[in-house]
Amino acid sequence: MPLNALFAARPERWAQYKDTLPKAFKAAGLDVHLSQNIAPSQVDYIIYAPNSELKDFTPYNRAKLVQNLWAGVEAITSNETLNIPLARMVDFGLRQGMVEWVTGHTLRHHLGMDAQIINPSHEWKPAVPPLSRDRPVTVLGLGALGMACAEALAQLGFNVAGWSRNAKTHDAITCYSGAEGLKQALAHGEICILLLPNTPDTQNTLNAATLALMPKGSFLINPGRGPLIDDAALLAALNTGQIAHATLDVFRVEPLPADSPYWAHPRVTVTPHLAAETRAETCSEVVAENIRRSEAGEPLLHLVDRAAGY
Ligand code: NDP
Ligand code: OXD
Repeated sequence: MPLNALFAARPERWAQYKDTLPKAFKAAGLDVHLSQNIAPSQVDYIIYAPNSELKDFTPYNRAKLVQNLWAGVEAITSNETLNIPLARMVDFGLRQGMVEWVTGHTLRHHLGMDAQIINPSHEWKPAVPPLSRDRPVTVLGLGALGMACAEALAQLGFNVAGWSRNAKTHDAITCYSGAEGLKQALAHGEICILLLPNTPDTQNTLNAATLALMPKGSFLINPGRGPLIDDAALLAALNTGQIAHATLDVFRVEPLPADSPYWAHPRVTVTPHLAAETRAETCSEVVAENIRRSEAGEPLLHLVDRAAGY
């Protein structure tokens, strides 16, 4: 008897996954029937995106795992109908996409590229940037994505500090944790990257008080989640020059409403939640591996700590 795996993501995603997932199941030695429509009582595994229609897990009484296709799980962690393990997505594609997006936007601000790209009066005013070793950068969140970005930036020579919930040590990155650690991490970076999850503890991590701890004229890059930032405080900090520029990929409301002040602000770059995309060709292996592990009674990968919210 094949296992039944329900594909519970937006219907427009089906075309990307309908052949790729079965290939990965086969490669993992699994016999799986994958479909968008399976009677709930017959479902063994739920391959899930939080923006799908499925919100009530009660009828899925035989399911063994919800495998999220996204890294972020804030839309599902507090779902009280979910009583089986929940795994989030950690894979090569998300990691590589995020490293490329973060290093690109960090280098933009580090090198001061805008002054050459937007130079309508053809000014010849060389402003030589410091070498990366003289540019302190901070990464808030040292998980799968934050650590990969911190390491890539350190590899480029930047002077990198990071902040996480649990204390860490790293040869190339100065690691901070806890409330005092946040102050030190913020005081360090002239470029600050947010790669925290959205949890009750991380909301408004950047507010009027914490933005004031950053060096004057800092750059902020947020590919984490919108609620990490108090928007009014950020706009005020942009207007005083405390923050020189904010590059924002994620927002409290998405798509970003047309009347958001971020669209028109001269020192804000809006990107439409594209920093790192889950790609069927890389995440399918992870989905298959977790189902294989579940069937073999082995520990599952990337389980969410529902109490911590990530
Ligand atoms: P992880 O769960 O691997 O890492 C989260 C990090 O945040 C960990 O280092 C964790 O600390 C830290 N953290 C969590 N809570 C706190 C806290 N209260 N105080 C300090 N540090 C805290 O997540 P990922 O790296 O995989 O992803 C991070 C986020 O990136 C996702 O949750 C999602 O919101 C966002 N994302 C955005 C995308 C985009 O396209 N814009 C794409 C993919 C993800 P510790 O290490 O101690 O546990
Ligand atoms: C994710 C995202 O959480 O795309 O994976 O933001």
